[in-house]
Amino acid sequence: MDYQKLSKELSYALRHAPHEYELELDEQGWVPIKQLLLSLHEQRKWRAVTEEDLHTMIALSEKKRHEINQGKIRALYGHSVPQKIQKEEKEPPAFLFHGTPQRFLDSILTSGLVPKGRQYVHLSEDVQTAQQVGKRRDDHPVLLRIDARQAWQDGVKFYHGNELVWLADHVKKEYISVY
Ligand code: HQG
Repeated sequence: MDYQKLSKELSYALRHAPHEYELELDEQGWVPIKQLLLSLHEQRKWRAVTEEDLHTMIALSEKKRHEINQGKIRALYGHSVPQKIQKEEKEPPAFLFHGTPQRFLDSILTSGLVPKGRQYVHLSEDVQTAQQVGKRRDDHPVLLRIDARQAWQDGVKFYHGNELVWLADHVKKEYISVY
């Protein structure tokens, strides 16, 4: 079983295209595992996937992208579906980080961080994670530091993605500095 491929397929299904899999996400993005497996089994390459494989996939992944609870599975972040996924509001650490290509810097320092194609802006708990996020699109990404405590005190909402990923609706430029 190629667990990395399975993880990519699930991210696509659970973040972006549940209807292609005849799935409906609930308010927090959960779907019943039984329904997901039925849908995956229609594809030849996934016809033997079991619930245990889903657990193994999560355990082997270098990032915690998916979560299983009480017979359901969901993507923890990254959604682009039209229906807004409700995330748990949480007090952030003092600082959060965001890695981005050099070419986006001017625009970000003008308009702040906006969600673009996803439902939320994605922020990293640590510099190393932000660096990895930025490197997806630029070998020498810019690292931004977000004054999350100040923003939180000013009433900006932050939401929990996983241990390393935080979400926000929009981060204004006054909370952003180049790190
Ligand atoms: C940029 C992956 C211009 C923003 C990652 C980013 C993450 C602006 C891009 C997760 C802007 C959106 C999300 C503005 C934001 N002007 N550009 N005002 N505001 N941007 O992919 O954070 O591996 O939607 O800097 O690791 O890169 O898939 O967001 O470069 O955790 O699990 O617009 O996806 O996780 O790109 O990545 P994305 P992201 P997985």
